[in-house]
Amino acid sequence: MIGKILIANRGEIALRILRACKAMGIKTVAVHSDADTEAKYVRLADESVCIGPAPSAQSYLNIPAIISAAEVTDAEAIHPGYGFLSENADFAERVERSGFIFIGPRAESIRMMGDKGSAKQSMIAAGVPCVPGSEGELPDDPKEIIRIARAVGYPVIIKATGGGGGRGMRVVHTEAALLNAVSMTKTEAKTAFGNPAVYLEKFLENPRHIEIQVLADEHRNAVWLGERDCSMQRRHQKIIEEAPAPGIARRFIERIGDRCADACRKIGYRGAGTFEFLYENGEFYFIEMNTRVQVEHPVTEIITGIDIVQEQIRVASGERLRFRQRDIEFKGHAIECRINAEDPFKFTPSPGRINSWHPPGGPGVRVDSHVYSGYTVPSHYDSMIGKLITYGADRQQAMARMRVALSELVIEGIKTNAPLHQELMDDLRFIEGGTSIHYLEQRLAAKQGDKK
Ligand code: MV4
Repeated sequence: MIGKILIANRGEIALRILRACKAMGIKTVAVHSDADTEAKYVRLADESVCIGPAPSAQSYLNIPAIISAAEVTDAEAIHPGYGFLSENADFAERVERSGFIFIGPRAESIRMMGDKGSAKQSMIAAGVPCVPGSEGELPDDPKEIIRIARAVGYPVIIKATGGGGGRGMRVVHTEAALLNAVSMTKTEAKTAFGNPAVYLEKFLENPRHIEIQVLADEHRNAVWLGERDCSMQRRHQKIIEEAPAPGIARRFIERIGDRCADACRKIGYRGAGTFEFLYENGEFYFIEMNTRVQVEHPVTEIITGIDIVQEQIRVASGERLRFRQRDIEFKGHAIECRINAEDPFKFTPSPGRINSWHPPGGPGVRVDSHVYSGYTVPSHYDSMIGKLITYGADRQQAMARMRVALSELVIEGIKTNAPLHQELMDDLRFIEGGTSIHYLEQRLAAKQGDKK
């Protein structure tokens, strides 16, 4: 087993990784920018190294500084968390070339999934259902483009191979708009990602975002750990996630889960990963794969009893998975509300000093946060300051506990989106379950309309 891990991240996930290391008796090295010197997890780590000034380009994205920190502290492995360098194949490669273990998939898998076109092609080959569309990159011949779009049927969506997470896409409703949309998306993609390649898909108008968590070791064992419904989002930022997904028959989930685990074995995947799907009219369509631990991993941990971060560390050290698919049982329901330092209805960032912080507690409540009374939320990073997770025997109980937890939560000094979460926990459509990826934006637009 690995003896010392450098945590190449900040905030709540740095604390989450630190806790996993401590529970496993692994020594920890925290790296931090000038803005995070006072962070709680920096104090709690066995050692800490300042890797640069506040802007992430000079600290949390500074590959040489992070590798030097691992060298001077004699760390054996690097955990990248999420965001920052977590899905940077060159980083994973340089970590391993410098003689450290990268706690994540092989660089080759990260690269394959980072290119959304090659990710889709490898998933088609591995038997994972994808959105109907072009077979790989769109050709240059305008006649061919028109033919493909006609065969797929309008509306279609043009996606940059180098994009992902909502970047570099354009919806096309008519043939008249097609060629111009393709050429504009290609131009933008070349500028933004250095790669003009695009592909075409049928545009699904009102889907849900359902994702499957997987875990694989380097001995071609792989399991899936259930699904998460992440449809409650705004501008590609998720705000609520839950597991299991309400209203989807278990046999459908099992079928798609088995496909995902199977694909992991076929491509020789290692580590934790997430298959993202759009779900519409009872069908799953693969869109992207994430090769990191995700913000919303706790809801899966709760319903399966598996510590995903500890398992990432075990498989990175070469261990075999300690369970098979039939050992995995799903129990109860979990919901996560992301708590952001922002205006709850205008969504403008609200960094600054938290004068008072009183997290909720009691049965069925988990709070993953690095903040404390007197902590200053820096303006340089993501606005998420923590996650409130509740669970229960069923969705109703998890939601009832979330209402109580939100009512107990006190955060003074900065604005947060907790009031939005309180409204959503009383929203009849959300209570019913199964709202689409457009629900939150439509609801916010309707409320705006009411005011005028
Ligand atoms: C789509 C789609 C509809 N049809 N693809 C957005 C982020 C990226 N992961 C893929 N995205 C979408 N791809 C087809 N063929 C709608 C979206 C989409 C979306 C997907 C997941 C979560 C939120 C979303 C919000 C807007 C659009």
